Amino acid sequence: MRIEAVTIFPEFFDVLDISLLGKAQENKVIDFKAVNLRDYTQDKHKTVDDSPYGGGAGMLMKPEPWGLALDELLNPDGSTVLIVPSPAGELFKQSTAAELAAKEHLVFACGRYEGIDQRVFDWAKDEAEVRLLSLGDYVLNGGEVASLAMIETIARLIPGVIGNAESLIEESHSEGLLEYPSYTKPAVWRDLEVPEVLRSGNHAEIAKWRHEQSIARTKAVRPDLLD
Ligand code: JCZ
Repeated sequence: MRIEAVTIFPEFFDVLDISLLGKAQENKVIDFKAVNLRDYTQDKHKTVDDSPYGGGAGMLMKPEPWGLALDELLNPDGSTVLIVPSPAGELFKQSTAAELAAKEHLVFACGRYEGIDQRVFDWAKDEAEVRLLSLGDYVLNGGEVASLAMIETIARLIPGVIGNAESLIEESHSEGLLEYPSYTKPAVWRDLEVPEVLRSGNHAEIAKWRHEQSIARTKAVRPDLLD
């Protein structure tokens, strides 16, 4: 899969060079590039922002550099998915990630300031599949951190990216439920014992206990997931 992130802070994406995603890049499973929006400005100050029509606080990202960057990045056959992180977007879920993990080419448009001129998206709708996506109901300073979270979530679903394929299978079994509590050695730590059932060796009992724990936790903290 090819992924680009258009941003005025390409260094944010340096973290994708480490750990599992770094390996996936070395193995050519993922081809990631951070693209500097300022490289597509045409004035000597490399201006990317301007004041909003209609007034209001803050600055907006002007459309011209976005147009030139996307002209270069979007596949001419319309097959690119243009992902725009925004608190005004639809909620990004595991199911969204699964859908996007099957695509050939993703471009993340990382806004800053008060966002990007609406015409960029109105224009891009005829050139790509445009998805406004929100990580959740809170406000970040820009699209970079949201893009990183989405890239990591999508990439680990691509065959050959995650180290342990069993993790994905286990996750699909507990889909829609919160994770059960986990323990490692020592069996007793600061007077706290690992639950007996987990040391019993009875795999059917262990699976049953874990499932019950998942249900209880989900009921307690995320009942919305059970509806
Ligand atoms: C651009 N501020 C892009 C996305 N879920 C979520 N929260 N905040 C964002 C976000 C905030 C932004 C920009 C300027 C995304």
